[in-house]
Parts: sequence; C-alpha cells; structure tokens
Amino acid sequence: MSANKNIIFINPPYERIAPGYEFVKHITNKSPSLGLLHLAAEVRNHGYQPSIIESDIFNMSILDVANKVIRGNPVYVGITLFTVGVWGAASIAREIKKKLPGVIIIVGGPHISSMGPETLARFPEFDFAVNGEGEKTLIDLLSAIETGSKISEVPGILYRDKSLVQQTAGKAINRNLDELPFPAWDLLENFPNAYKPAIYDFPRGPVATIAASRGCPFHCKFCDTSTFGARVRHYSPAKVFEMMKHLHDTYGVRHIMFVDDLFLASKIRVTELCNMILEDGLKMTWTCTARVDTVKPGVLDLMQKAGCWEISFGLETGSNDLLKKMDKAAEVEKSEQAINWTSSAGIRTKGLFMLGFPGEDEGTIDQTKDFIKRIPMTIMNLTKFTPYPGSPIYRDIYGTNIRDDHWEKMNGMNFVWAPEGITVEELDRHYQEILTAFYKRPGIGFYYLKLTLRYPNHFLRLLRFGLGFLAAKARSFLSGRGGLLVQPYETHLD
Ligand code: B12
Ligand code: SF4
Repeated sequence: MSANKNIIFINPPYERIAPGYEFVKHITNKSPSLGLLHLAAEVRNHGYQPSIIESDIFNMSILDVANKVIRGNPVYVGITLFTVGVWGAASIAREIKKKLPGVIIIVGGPHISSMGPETLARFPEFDFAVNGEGEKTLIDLLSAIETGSKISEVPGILYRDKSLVQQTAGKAINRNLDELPFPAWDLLENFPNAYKPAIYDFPRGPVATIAASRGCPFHCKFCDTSTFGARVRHYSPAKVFEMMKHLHDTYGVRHIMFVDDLFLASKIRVTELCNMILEDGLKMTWTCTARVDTVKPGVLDLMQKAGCWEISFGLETGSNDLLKKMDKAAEVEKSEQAINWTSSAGIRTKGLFMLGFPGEDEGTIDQTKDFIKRIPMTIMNLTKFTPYPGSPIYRDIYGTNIRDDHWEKMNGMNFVWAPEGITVEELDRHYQEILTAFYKRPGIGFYYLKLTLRYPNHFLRLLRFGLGFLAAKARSFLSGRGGLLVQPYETHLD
C-alpha cells in the first residue's frame, strides 16, 4: 500500500459566458462543487488526505491549477467534469503528467456519467473514470489499485486495457444518504466567504449548498439526469436539519441553497424539516428549486415561516406545445398558478426559462414574452438551449454521432444549435429583448433598489461588475477591436 495518501480534487476552470466576458464572474454563482466535498469526506474517512482546488472561484488558470497540484505531489488526482470543463481539465491533466508522470488521474461527474467511454478514448491523460455517484465506487477503485486486485472487477468504472477503453457493469448508488459523511466544508479555502451564489439570489450571506435528495423520475428532454438516475433518495429531515445547524454554528452560514432537483417531492419531509426549524428557532434563510406541480398554498406558508426566501421554478416557456415537446409534464396554466401561490405566500419566485428548444419559433417566443409579462416573478434566468450529452434531446438531434466540437461552449450561454426556421442571430436578439423587457419593468427596478439598500453587499458586486465591464470595453478599444468584447475560444494548451 502506498505511504503517500494525498489526493487532490479539482473543479476545473470553464467559460462562464464567452472569452472576453470575464468581468461577469463578479455577479455569477460561485458555489463550490458539492460532489467533490462529498468525495473528499468519504476518502478522508478511509484514511486518505484530500484537498480541493476550486479553480474558477479563485480565478486560477490551467497552469495555476497544474502547478499547485505539482507542488502538492499527490498520488491521485480527482477531477469533476461538466461537459463545458472537459477540455480545460484535459489540459490540466497533461500539464500535471509532464512533471508527475506516475500520478493517477481519475475523472467523474455529469460528463462522465453521460459520455464516459468517448471521453476516456479521446483524452489519454485521464487514467480512470467513475460512472454516476462517486462515493462508493471511488473507494472501491482506490482499494483495487492499492491492493493490486482486478480493476475489471470494480463495478461502475472505466479503465484502459492495452489502450482500449473498457467499462465495467453496474453503477453504485447510495440508497441511504444519511450514511454519507457530511461534505468536507472544512477543506475549502476561505469557506464560506469566498463562495457566493449569483448576485441578488440570496438576502444575506455567508451561503452554503446542500443536496437534500438525489435523483429525478422525470425525463425532460433537455435535462441530463445520467448521474443520479430516476430513483429519488432523500436525507432524513433530521439529517438535513443537522447539516443546516452545523453550517450555522460552525461557519456562521446564514443562507442555504438546496440544489436538489426535486426538493419538494415529498411534502411530508418538507413539513417535518420546516417544523424542526421553527421549533428550534434556527434563524436561517434558504432557497430551493421545485417543479410547478409540487407546490400547494398550505406548505408554502409553512416554508415561508421556516425561512424559505425564494423558489426557482423550471418554467422553460410560455408555450404548452413546446412544454409537450420537451416532455416536461407541465402546463403553462399550472406554472402561472404556482408562481401566484408562491408569491402570495411571501416567497420570491425565480423563473428558469429556456430559449431555442427544437420547435421554438416566433410564435412560441411571443407566447413566452406574454407569459413573462403576466406573472409575478421576482427574478428570471434565461438559458440558451444546449443539447447536453446525457439529455434525451442530444440523441434526437445528433443521433449516435458523437459530437465534441461544442463542448467548451456548453455553458447555457451560447447557442450551439438552432431550430429550423430561426437563426442564431434571431435567437440572440430575442434573448436580449426578453431579459431587457423583464429587468426594465418599473416594479422590478424598484424592488432591486430596495433589496440593495437592505443588503448592500450586493451593491459592491454590482460595482465591480460595472467597473470590469468598463475596463473590458476600454481594453477592446485600445487593442483596435472597436469595443467588441467577445474573443475566440482558446482553452487548449498543447
Ligand atoms: C448545483 C449545480 C450547479 C452549481 C454548482 C456546480 C458544481 N460545480 O457542482 C453551479 C450553479 C455553479 C452550476 C453551474 C453549471 N451547471 Co450545474 N448543476 C447543479 C445541480 C443542480 C446540482 C449539482 C450537485 O451539487 N449535485 C450533488 C453532488 C453531490 O453531485 P455531483 O456534483 O454530480 O457529484 C457526484 C457525481 O457526479 C460524482 N462525481 C463528480 N465529480 C467527480 C469526480 C471524481 C473524481 C469522481 C470519482 C466522481 C465524481 O460523484 C459525486 C458524489 O456522488 C446539477 C443537477 C444535478 N441533479 O446534479 C446541475 C448540472 C450538473 N449543471 C449542469 C450545467 C450544464 C451547468 C453549467 C454548464 C451551466 C448551467 N446551465 O448552469 C454550469 C457549469 C459549471 C461548471 N463548474 O462547469 C448540468 C450538467 C450537464 C453536463 N453534461 O455538463 C446539470 C447536470 C444540470 C442538468 N440536469 O442538465 N451548476
Ligand atoms: S428538468 Fe427537473 S423535473 Fe425535468 S428531468 Fe430535469 S431535474 Fe427532473
């Protein structure tokens, strides 16, 4: 068994919008990888010495990350892969291996759960990959490597046998989440202060994230559910409460973002959690995401009393036809009702919309614009439709052809594909119009002014964003680009 038990986990850098728009970082979500926090806690329980590099949050370049890892001289490196970060991660792995050729690089995360074999075949610098939830499988893999037992007998992994990529059957799932150790928040540099969600998305920090459940039984066509699958598993309300209390008492966290797909799937559990918070008198605010068919007035009132500050709803579009095409199993009327109920309960509503799904046209876009006008929504996000590997629509669009030419643009802020009859330029114009129309509404401006006065921490971020924008404009003019901010993508290092 190796004496060196160092394992360095990396959340690699990725483009938030497009090169040239780096100043946007001042206002976007800086949540750490919860996956890496869970894995670090698990390996620590098995005698390893983990550390975590959050490269994007600390503005680290590919070389910064590689050099930090080289200085740490680990025996293993674990990298979490979203599709958008794959090229950057491969460059980091290559740089590390130039100096530490013996290091073992293991990858996992949503991109591996959906495109593991292609990724390992394409990037020889990744030695092993873990499919799906990583806690158990990573321990099994490390133990097989260290004891010299057969790698081919570890379920749920990808490896190479004489340069051919092999995948073992099975995929471990954690049935009882309560058995997992708490995420290793103590390993994060400057936690919790460095990890702020998007501007105006929380009242007062510090903030931390919790996934109170895993899995989603729906099959919305644009959504990649390959990591956790359809089987929903929950922490018990008591464990969720314990985590909240731990974050509050140990780190001074005042706001929790629940990042699970279906936080409200079980009213019984949510009611139990809210009652625990109220009985204890825990003064924390929190936000969660929900499907529109999972909210009801009674439980919303209770949630509000227990600190729920905002609910994000995947509303997607104002067109029932498009919702059907998305297999969303939802209706615009239900969305409207959910937003009204939530707003009446005194909880902020955030609408998550998508533009450019197959079937989108001028008619459906108009329906979305009308819908947005008539609902009492406090904040909105508009994503540019992206066929993520692992989503059912990916295969519909590309068939079995594996496309990797757009991976580094897959951050929801680039149209990498456009429906028939509408161009990317037209979609971009609508994108601007929808957001501008929403944020120019007088009620919205007034609301944000009030929020800024009440929570001035947001204003400082806004100021940095504004100054960053002006500096980027100035740089563009000085370098002869006439004020154009966007620059070509170039994250690969050779
Ligand atoms: C919270 C969240 C975020 C947060 C935090 C991101 C982060 N780095 O964790 C923020 C807001 C920053 C974010 C941003 C983005 N996100 Co996001 N996000 C989520 C969400 C809702 C929950 C993630 C989570 O915390 N899960 C709980 C933890 C425990 O799971 P986990 O991180 O997946 O880790 C487990 C396994 O994946 C595996 N694992 C992960 N890494 C590794 C590494 C090793 C070595 C091993 C062995 C195993 C392993 O083991 C872990 C423990 O079981 C998911 C949806 C979902 N249900 O997962 C989408 C999701 C992951 N996001 C997605 C996307 C597209 C993005 C963005 C590109 C843009 C966008 N639209 O938001 C950016 C890119 C960010 C980046 N770093 O590259 C997609 C990914 C699709 C894809 N193929 O890439 C998802 C799946 C949503 C969806 N259903 O389509 N996101
Ligand atoms: S969009 Fe939400 S409800 Fe639909 S499959 Fe994804 S996580 Fe489940």
